[in-house]
Amino acid sequence: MSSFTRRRFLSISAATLGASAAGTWSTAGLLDASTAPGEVKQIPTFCEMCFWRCGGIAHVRDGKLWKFEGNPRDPQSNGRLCPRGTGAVGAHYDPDRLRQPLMRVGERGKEQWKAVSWDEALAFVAERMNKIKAEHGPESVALFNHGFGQRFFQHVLKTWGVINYAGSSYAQCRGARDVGFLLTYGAGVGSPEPTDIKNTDCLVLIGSHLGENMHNSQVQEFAQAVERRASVIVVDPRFSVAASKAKYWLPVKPGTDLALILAWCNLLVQEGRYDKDFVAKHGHGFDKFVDAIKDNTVKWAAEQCDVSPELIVAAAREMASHRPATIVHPGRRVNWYGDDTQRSRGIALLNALLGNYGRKGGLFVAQGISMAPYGLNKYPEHARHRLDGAEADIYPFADEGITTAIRDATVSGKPYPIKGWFVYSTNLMQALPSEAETIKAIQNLDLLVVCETMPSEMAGWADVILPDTTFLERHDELLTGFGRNGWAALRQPVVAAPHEQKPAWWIAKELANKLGIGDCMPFKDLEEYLKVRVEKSGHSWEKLKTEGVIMAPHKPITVEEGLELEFGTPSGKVEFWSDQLAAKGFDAVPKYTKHPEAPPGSFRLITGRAPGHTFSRTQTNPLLHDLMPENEIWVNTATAARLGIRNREYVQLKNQDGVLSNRVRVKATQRIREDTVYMVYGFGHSNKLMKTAYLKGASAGQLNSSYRTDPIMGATSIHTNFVSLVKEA
Ligand SMILES: Nc1nc2c(c(=O)[nH]1)N[C@H]1C(S)=C(S)[C@@H](COP(=O)(O)OP(=O)(O)OC[C@H]3O[C@@H](n4cnc5c(=O)[nH]c(N)nc54)[C@H](O)[C@@H]3O)O[C@H]1N2
Ligand SMILES: Nc1nc2c(c(=O)[nH]1)N[C@H]1C(S)=C(S)[C@@H](COP(=O)(O)OP(=O)(O)OC[C@H]3O[C@@H](n4cnc5c(=O)[nH]c(N)nc54)[C@H](O)[C@@H]3O)O[C@H]1N2
Ligand code: SF4
Ligand SMILES: [Mo]
Repeated sequence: MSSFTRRRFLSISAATLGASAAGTWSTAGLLDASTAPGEVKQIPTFCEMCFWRCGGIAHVRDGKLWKFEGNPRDPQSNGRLCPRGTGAVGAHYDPDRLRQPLMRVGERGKEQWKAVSWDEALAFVAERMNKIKAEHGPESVALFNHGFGQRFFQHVLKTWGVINYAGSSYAQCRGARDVGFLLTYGAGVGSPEPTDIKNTDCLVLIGSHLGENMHNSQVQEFAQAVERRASVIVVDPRFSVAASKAKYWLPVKPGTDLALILAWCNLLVQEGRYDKDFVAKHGHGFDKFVDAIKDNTVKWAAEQCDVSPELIVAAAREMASHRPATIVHPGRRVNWYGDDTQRSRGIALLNALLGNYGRKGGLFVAQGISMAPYGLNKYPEHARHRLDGAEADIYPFADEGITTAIRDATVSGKPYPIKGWFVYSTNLMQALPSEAETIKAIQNLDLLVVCETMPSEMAGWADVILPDTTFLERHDELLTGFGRNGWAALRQPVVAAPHEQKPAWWIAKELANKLGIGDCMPFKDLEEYLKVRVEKSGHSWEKLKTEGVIMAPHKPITVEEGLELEFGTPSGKVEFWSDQLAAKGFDAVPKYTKHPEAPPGSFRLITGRAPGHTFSRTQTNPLLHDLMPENEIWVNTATAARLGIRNREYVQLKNQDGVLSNRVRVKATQRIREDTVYMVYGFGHSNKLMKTAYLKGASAGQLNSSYRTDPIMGATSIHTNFVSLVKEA
């Protein structure tokens, strides 16, 4: 890529740390065991600072990590990392890291600990687990897991009898989107999103704040699209970084997006601007769909959304004029209002009208890579049903675990008691709605194990804390990715763990031994496991260790390349009308329902991302902390003036349930609607052991005390809280 596009990427990212050397990296001299003192070893591995999983190259000199940059062979990074990836070096050196296993000595949540050996910690966990099994059955232990290191915990615990496991990446993130698309096209969206932004002529972003959401290769493609002068349409109550690149910005009233989407669909149909061939060939229930949305006029949507009808019409005609090379981005974190599956289905249907499925510049059909399994054991049959999904007859379309369903059962003891939580790499105190509910659930537990790298708020509640290595210090399962090409990537240690931390796979294996099921991890170490998988697949292990990535041969991903379209829905077609939803008593075509307005004197609280941080996991990282030590509350300039609040003044936020936040600085700006305030999620840490981040900024998670749950698949809302601004005394 030219240095010009690279500069555009950086200017879009609006951040400084991305400025690592890149572009001209050569593959010579990688991972040479015989490096002389002072010489630099370059070791590939993939990043876990977020879940885009970019391939990077670690630079190590005399056993010390000093640089992490992109791996040019890797499709997620294309040789460049985002600011957080570059800052991964700081995760290794973070002075606040957990250093050894800890056991609680005082009351739960009081954060008094004693350091213990690995043997003592794991023996205690196994003994408590077996006691729960004897008293309640193995289903009464649940696993919360997020991130790549989870793989072998899930394997060991499932072998032992665990059936309830869930990650916040589903019900608190992309779940509703994937179910909305699954119901419509017969396939979810997946990660990375198969959006052909590289070739698109028109990109519609509904919320998706690319450039602040720093999913790396996607932002690179966005920068290229902007450079090519592709049309960008942004729907966001806030003038986001992406909005600053847009031809049309629609500053909708939060929570009204579905009205806009339905009106857009209706207009495309009424004006005959939709793809009639695509609909005729692949559509199911189109006439009923047209009838269901006929009253969703532009005038009506303009009133709901508080944007001008002219803008709505102009944006619709713009997207239609570029079809099929138009993308209405499916979004990533879509858990906004508790009815998000239907909004996502609306987005899926709008894309269908544009006929962009499997088309160049639209939504391509991602291809994978086939890598041989190691051949691990099967899991035992279970006596009870799961707590969520069709089996439990709640959230019938949930196709992954629901975190809050586990939490609800832990509180109520129904349909059966949950007595043990194993929490791997997720800070439930911030990520789940209603901290109070989480604490209530924790009070009912006989065992709470947290496997972490940092003394997070969640770790603060643990009985036992197991310190994991960072991703830079361990092997993990092989990554097999879907994209324009399938690919596989290796995670391998580039530096030693600085203290007594142990890699996730090792902890899982030792726990399996203590539980008497050591046979389920039938390899000496993970290197042996990985080597078997790679060599069984016909690839060279030595080559993968030095290159980091295996690319699958290219297969057609678009109709232009010869792809035949197939849809895995019951009708085998794109379901404009969903018989599946109707059969379960839900709307077969999405219907708009109005959300409550902010009470007088309050504002709707919405959240998002900052380019230099990931959730609540990077605030103490010395490199990233410097980029942004605390978050701010965005308040419209006129609102601030009316309230007599100055720019950069500290306030507290008080929500409708009386939850009072830590102090947070006001950013008075015209870049947000007057009825809305905005803040980056993940700040306001309340665990004192996170010294550099302790009480810096406010926690959006803590203010998310009131939430709604999507009845279709269990996603919980985040944008259903209202706050007032409390001036400091
Ligand atoms: N209010 C609000 N809530 C949200 C969101 C929001 O925008 N606002 N976003 C939602 C979304 S989209 C998501 S995906 C979720 C994210 O939710 P989480 O995945 O829970 O995110 P984090 O807060 O980063 O918590 C991850 C924890 O894992 C630890 N960790 C990091 N790396 C490792 C590792 O290698 N090993 C181990 N063992 N631990 C590690 C970190 O120290 C951190 O405490 O949150 C959701 N919740
Ligand atoms: N730097 C960085 N990048 C990340 C992450 C990170 O932690 N840090 N996390 C990654 C993860 S796991 C995820 S899920 C993604 C999330 O990133 P995205 O999926 O892109 O975005 P969201 O968090 O859903 O939405 C945030 C945007 O939606 C706008 N918004 C809020 N309410 C509404 C509304 O009612 N209507 C509309 N139209 N817009 C609204 C906000 O103003 C904001 O601009 O980011 C990923 N990328
Ligand atoms: S997008 Fe950034 S933080 Fe996420 S994996 Fe890639 S380099 Fe790492
Ligand atoms: Mo997410």
